[in-house]
Amino acid sequence: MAQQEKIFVAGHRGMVGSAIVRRLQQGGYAHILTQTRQELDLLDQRAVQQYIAQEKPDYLFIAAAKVGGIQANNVFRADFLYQNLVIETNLIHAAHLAGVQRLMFLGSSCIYPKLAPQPLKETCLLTGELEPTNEPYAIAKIAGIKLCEAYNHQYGRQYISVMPTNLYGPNDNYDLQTSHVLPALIRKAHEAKVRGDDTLVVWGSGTPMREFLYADDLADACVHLMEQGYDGPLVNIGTGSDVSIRELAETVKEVVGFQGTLSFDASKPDGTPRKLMDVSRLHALGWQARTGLKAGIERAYSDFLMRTHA
Ligand code: GFB
Repeated sequence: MAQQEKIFVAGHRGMVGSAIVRRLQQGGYAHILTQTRQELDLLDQRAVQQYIAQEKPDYLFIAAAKVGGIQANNVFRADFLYQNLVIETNLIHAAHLAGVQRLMFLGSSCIYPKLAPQPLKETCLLTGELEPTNEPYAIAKIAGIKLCEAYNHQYGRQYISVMPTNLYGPNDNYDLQTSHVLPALIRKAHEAKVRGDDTLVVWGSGTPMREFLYADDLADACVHLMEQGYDGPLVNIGTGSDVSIRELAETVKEVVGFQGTLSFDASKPDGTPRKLMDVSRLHALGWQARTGLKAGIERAYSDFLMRTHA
């Protein structure tokens, strides 16, 4: 990627897209294209084709998606399947029609089978049944990977797919019904501290294991792969280590300064028991995560405070 080339970041208002834009700006990239939802509706095939044909970006990052935590995935199943399929097919096909040669598609660790051997290797894709709570989202993301592979195979494109682990960081979603666990716990711990509550309610049993990557680390990994001109098979992006939800809640408590106890709500789903990424392919490509979990939660908490007190 050269600094004067045109780079379109789809989904720049979200946590991942905004981190990619920050990282590109830091890297001196001067020609970054972005579009708000009002300017370009990614569900509108004709509008997407017109925009990409007109701008002809040299590179495209697909960070636009309908995302959410375990509850949102489980409840809004049609929205997650439909919107993600349409956004990715519109963007990938429009990029191909306009002659865009390089594209990065971002997926998720939930594409791997629920009970796949840990840590999850890229080669375990499609070797078993998916976790039911996020099957629609996972199916859409698997279709995106396969679409990239098919355009590469049939038309010689260089459309790469990366699979980030669970993410958190600036511009996260703090809505308790639709968010992921980490922003939810930050908000719950903060509000419990302010109200002087005795307990903080954690969904599920607290035993599932999850790996957490800071959004700016993810963006750095994505730009690293594009700068290298990587055009091989899909790559996991993670830290290589995980914690239980109980341990995560303890760390959030400590960072936020909530002194009460944890209670566990068994009526809420646990989801997949563990999804630790095998990051050996990524390490071999010369990239490793930098932000430790506690330091990342401290930064995310500052971001939460800034947003809620703005
Ligand atoms: O982050 P999360 O919503 O998504 O939940 P997944 C992770 C674990 O944290 C689950 C527990 O076991 C939850 O039950 N948890 C505890 C909580 N307290 C809370 C809380 O207050 N809010 C939330 N949200 N969870 C998603 C997938 O799965 O991960 C998506 O549904 C996507 O498709 C994303 O892949 C990265 O890790 O279970």
